[in-house]
Amino acid sequence: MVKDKVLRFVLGDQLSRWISSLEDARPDTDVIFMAEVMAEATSVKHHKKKIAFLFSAMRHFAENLRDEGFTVDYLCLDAQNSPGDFGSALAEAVERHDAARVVMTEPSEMRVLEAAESWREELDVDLDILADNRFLASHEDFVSWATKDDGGQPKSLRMEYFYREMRRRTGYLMDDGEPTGGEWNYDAENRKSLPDSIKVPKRPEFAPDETTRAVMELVADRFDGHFGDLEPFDYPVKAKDAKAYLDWFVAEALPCFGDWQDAMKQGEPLLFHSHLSTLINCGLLDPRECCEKAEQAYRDGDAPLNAVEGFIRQIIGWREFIRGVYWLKMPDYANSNALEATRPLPGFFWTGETAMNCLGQAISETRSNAYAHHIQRLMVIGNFCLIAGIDPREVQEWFLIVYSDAYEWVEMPNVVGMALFADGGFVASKPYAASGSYINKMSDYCGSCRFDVKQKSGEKACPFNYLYWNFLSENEKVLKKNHRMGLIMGSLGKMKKERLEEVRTDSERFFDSSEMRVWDESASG
Ligand code: FAD
Ligand code: DLZ
Ligand code: SF4
Repeated sequence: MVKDKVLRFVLGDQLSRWISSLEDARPDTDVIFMAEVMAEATSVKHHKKKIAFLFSAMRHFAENLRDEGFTVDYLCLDAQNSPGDFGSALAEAVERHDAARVVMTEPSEMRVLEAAESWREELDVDLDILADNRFLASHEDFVSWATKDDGGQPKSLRMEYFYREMRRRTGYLMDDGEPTGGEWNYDAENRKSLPDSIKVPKRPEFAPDETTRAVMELVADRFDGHFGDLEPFDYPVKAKDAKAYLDWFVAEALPCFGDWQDAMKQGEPLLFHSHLSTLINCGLLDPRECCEKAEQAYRDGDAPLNAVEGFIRQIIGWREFIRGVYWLKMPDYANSNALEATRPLPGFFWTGETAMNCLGQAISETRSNAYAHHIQRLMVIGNFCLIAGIDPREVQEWFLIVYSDAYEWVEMPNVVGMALFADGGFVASKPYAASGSYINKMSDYCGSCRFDVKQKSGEKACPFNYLYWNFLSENEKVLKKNHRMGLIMGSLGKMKKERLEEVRTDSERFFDSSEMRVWDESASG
C-alpha cells in the first residue's frame, strides 16, 4: 500500500490557519501535530503568563482545526509519557501515524531551525520546511534590499528606507504612487507629553475559560519557579477574540496612538498602545489585517494620519526590518558586544524593588502583565542597561523571559541593536542613551521618586543623570566616531575635569550600592 499520510507539524508561534504548512492540508489524509514540550517551556524560564497564554492559544487552535474536520494529534505537557523535546515528539508522531511525509513552516528562531534541519537526517521520511508566508518580506527580499547596489554609494541599512520600499510594495497609505498626505513619516508629531486630564480607554478583558484554567493549573504546578504573576489572566486566547481585540484597538485607542506613543504614565501600562504584538507573533492575528483595518479607519475619517502611519510603520517597517536583521546577522549577532559591557544584571530586574521609580514601575508592570510598552522597554529599562554597561547576553535573556511577545528573532535585534547599541550601530544610527530629563519629560514617574531628577550629582541625584555622562566617557573612543554623536561628545570634551571626576565618583558609588546587587538565581520565582 502506498503511504500518503502527511504529518503537519505546527509550532506554538505558528497559530495561523493561513500558514504555509496548512495551506493545502486535507482532512481526509493528513494529521496535524502539535506538542507542548518541556524543552521549549524551559529553554529560558519564560514568564508564567507567557506559557499559560501560549498553551491555551495552542489548545484552542487545535480545537478549531478539529471543528473543521481535521485529525489533530495534540500532546499536552501534563499527559503521561509526554516527550521532552520537539525532535523526539516528532519522531514518535511519525511512527504513531505511519506518516509518509512531514510538512512544517520554518521555525522563527535559528535554534529551532537548526534542530529541524537535523530532524531531516534522523527521520525516515521526508521533511519539507516551507517559507513563513506570514511575513511580508521573505529572507530573499530582505537580503536583496540590504545588498542592493546603490551605484557605488555606501549602503545605509536604515529602517526608514526599507519601510518606504514596503509601503510601495504593499500599497498601504499610498495614493497614486505617492505617500498619503505627502510625507512618508509623521513621527515628529508622535512625541507629545501626556496632559494630566487624559482619559485612557478601558480595555476588553477575556476571562479564562475552562481550557485556560486547566493550563493555568498546569503552569502553577510545573513552572512555579518562573518569573511573573499568573493571575489575573485576561489575554484573548482564541482567534476570534484576538480579532475582537484588534477591532477594539482600531476603534478606541488607535486615534490617540500617534500623539502619545512616547508617553509613560504611572499606573497606565498600556495607554494607547495596541497590545497586539503577542497576538501577532504567535499567529493569532495577521499583520496585514492589522494594517488594513488601521488604514480603513483613516480612510473613513475615524483615525488621524499620524496615528495610522505610525502604527503601520511599526508593523511593516520595524517588525519586518528587525526580522530581516536577525536572519542576516545570526548566528554571530547573539554575541555582539561592541561596547564591551560586562556588568551583571542587577537583582531588582526580578523583583522590581528599586528606589528608581521609573524602573520600579516598568519592571513591576512587566512582572504583572508580561508586557511593557516600547518606550518603557527602550528608554527606561534598555536605557538603564545601556548606560550602566550591563552585559548584553544577560539583558537579552531577561527580555526573552519576561515578555509574552518575546521570541528570539524579535527580542534579540531590539535588545542588541536598538537598546544596547551592542551591534555597533547596525540597527540604530546612535545609542538611545538619555539622562533623567528625558524620562521626566515623557512621564510622571519622577514626581514620586526618591531621587531628584533635577540634581546632577550627589546621593540624591537621579542616577540616570550621572550614569549618562559616565557612559559617554567610558565609551568615548567608540562614540567619537559616530557623526550623530558629534554635538554631545563635543560637550563631553569640554566638560571640566572636576565635573567629570564627580560623574565618575557618583557612578562608582552607584555601581557599588545595593541597587546593583545581583539576584540569587535559585530564588527567582
Ligand atoms: P504598539 O506600540 O502598539 O506597536 C504596534 C505593533 O508594531 C506591535 O504590536 C508590534 O507588532 C510592532 N512593533 C513595534 N515596534 C516594534 C519593534 N521595534 N520590533 C518589532 N515589532 C515592533 N517586540 C516584540 O514583539 N517582541 C519582543 O521580544 C520585543 N522586545 C523588545 C525589546 C526591546 C529592548 C525593545 C526596545 C523593543 C522590543 N520590542 C519587542 C518591540 C516593541 O517594544 C514591542 O513590539 C511593543 O512594545 C509591543 O507592544 P504593542 O503591541 O502595544 O505595540
Ligand atoms: C515559547 C514556547 C513555549 C514556552 N512552549 C512551546 C511548546 O511547548 N510547544 C511549541 O510548539 N512551542 C512552544 N513555544 C514556542 C516556540 O518556542 C517557538 O515556536 C519556537 O521557538 C520557534 O522557533
Ligand atoms: Fe527615574 Fe531618575 Fe525620574 Fe527617579 S528621578 S523616576 S530614577 S528618571
